Amino acid sequence: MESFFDSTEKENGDLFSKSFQDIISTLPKGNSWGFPDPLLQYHGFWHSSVFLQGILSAQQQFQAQAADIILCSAPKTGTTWLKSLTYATITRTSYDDSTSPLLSKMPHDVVPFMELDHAHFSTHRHLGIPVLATHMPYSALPKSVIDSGCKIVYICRDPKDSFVSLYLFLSKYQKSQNMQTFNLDEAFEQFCQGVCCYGPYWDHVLEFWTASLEHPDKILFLKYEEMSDDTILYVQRLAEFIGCPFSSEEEEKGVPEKIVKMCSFENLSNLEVNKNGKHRVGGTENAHYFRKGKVGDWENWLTPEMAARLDQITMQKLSGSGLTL
Ligand code: PAP
Repeated sequence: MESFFDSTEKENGDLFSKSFQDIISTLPKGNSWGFPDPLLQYHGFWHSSVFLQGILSAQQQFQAQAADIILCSAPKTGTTWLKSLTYATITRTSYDDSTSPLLSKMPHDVVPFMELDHAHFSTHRHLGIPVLATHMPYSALPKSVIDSGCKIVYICRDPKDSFVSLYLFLSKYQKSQNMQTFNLDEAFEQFCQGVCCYGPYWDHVLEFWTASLEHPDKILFLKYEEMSDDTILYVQRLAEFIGCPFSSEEEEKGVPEKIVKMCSFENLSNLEVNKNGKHRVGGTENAHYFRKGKVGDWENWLTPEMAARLDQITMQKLSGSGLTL
């Protein structure tokens, strides 16, 4: 990938890399889900070393601005969808459903990812769209995100569907790299124990849920299932929350409907870029980010016992929080 570091940044980067190696050597190591390196536990959450490096780097370098919009999520909870909806909503006066960059670029390529793209923030800012995404837990967000008072949109999903989506995504990646795939039962056990990328899943959700109750004007908390039920309503809420509500003229012209249609699973997953393109980071096939896009597909992968176990953990973990998943 092209580097935007100048030489001073490069030297700082080398120093950072050295201190990062020192830090990770002290961290608890967890299961690797079939990958060569174990997950690392940092401040209560499990991370791959690549993402952890990105988190620490973003914590040091990222300067949020008040107008920023940070899309937050645990993996496989609707990030790609939320990115496309937010991007289409914000850029609707520049593009429509026949000219949007979303028709030729993968949603992950129009909204940068904080952990991997932190070196490019200034470049992305030149695009004039102050939207960034991250899988970081709330407690790990760079201090400037909280201090700036910028808006945060969080999406979560039934952990049964998130787990299945995560497991199948990683399996496809492992197959594409000629690696041995990880066993579903073993992955399930690790997920239940909280040992998965950015897990424990429930702690991730709860941190944002609690923060959203404390700062409802700054954090919009969304659920994949509710969005699937009435996407137009939630796009209207999203637009209002991020400060660009649809005008009555736009509503009459059906602009929210057009955005929802353009960003639908059916439409995005059938675009050439998302069918045959590769993601700029790691060469993952874009198609792997668009599997089924359904609520409740876990039924095809989990036994009733597995589902009951996850539901039980969810109930225990969320008990007293006022949140249900
Ligand atoms: P990420 O964490 O790697 O960014 P993320 O986008 O959060 O992944 O989750 C991927 C899930 O969202 C997939 O779910 P599935 O495995 O159960 O099918 C993917 O299909 C689904 N998804 C992607 N795009 C859309 C969309 N436009 N509408 C609804 N669901 C979508």
